[in-house]
Amino acid sequence: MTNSPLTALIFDVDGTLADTERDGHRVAFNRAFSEAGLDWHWDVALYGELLAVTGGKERIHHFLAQAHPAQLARTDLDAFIAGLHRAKTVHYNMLGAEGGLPLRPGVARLLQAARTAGLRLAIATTTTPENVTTLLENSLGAGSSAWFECIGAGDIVPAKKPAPDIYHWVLAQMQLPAAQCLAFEDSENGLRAAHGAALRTVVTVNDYTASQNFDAAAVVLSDLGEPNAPFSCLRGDTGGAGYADLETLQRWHRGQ
Ligand code: XBP
Ligand code: MG
Repeated sequence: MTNSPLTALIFDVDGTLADTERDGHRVAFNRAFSEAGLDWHWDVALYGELLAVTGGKERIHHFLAQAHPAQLARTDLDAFIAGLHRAKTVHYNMLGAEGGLPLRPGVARLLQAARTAGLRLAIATTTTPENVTTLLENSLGAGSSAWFECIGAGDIVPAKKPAPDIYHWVLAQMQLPAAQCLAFEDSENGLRAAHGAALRTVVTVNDYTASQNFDAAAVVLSDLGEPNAPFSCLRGDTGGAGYADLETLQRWHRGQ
């Protein structure tokens, strides 16, 4: 339980704002591989396993260690991975610009409500900064990345989620204690990062994360819900609410 006021909302991006992994990042990785003349293909199931490692470059490295260990001996390994990842980022941003990455239910509504109420907004993500801007500007409109006073993304901290570093970095930028914030995540790695920074966390699951461990979450939901399309609550107390509004967020933040 906390008596601190709720001052800011801090959002993860991939899987939380939008279902970007299966039909966004995965597709972009495969296009980059094929463009580089590689016959690697990350199908939906394999990609689910690879998601254990956050960060695109880190994920490629992990895949090589598992499936093509001889590649790890390349003298240009870091540059090779960085090149593939740059190409992947181009493809991902093309998908985003084509409108292929819609926001999850309740996200736009909640962001608008938070803005109207004067709550401060931030992003804490593992993905590349440019991916965040593309997603926001194409889904919420031009200029919407400025709604977020702080965007913590990509390599800005060396240790990616589940390390809490990106949340520590965002809190330091905002000069806010964790007790005045609520985090939004979709994965166990993300929850471990937020919880490790002492943030109370709302989890909205997706197909890749539904069976993960969310014991440390304030509440676990199918999604943020809409007035005409209520969420399912998988763990925790919603006080009868069918969608995440500011009153419900206050309750989760207080720990009631
Ligand atoms: C997101 C990720 C990212 C994306 C790929 O994790 O793991 O790696 O899949 O992004 P989270 P990049 O939602 O926990 O932040 O390829 O740009 O790294
Ligand atoms: Mg995520």
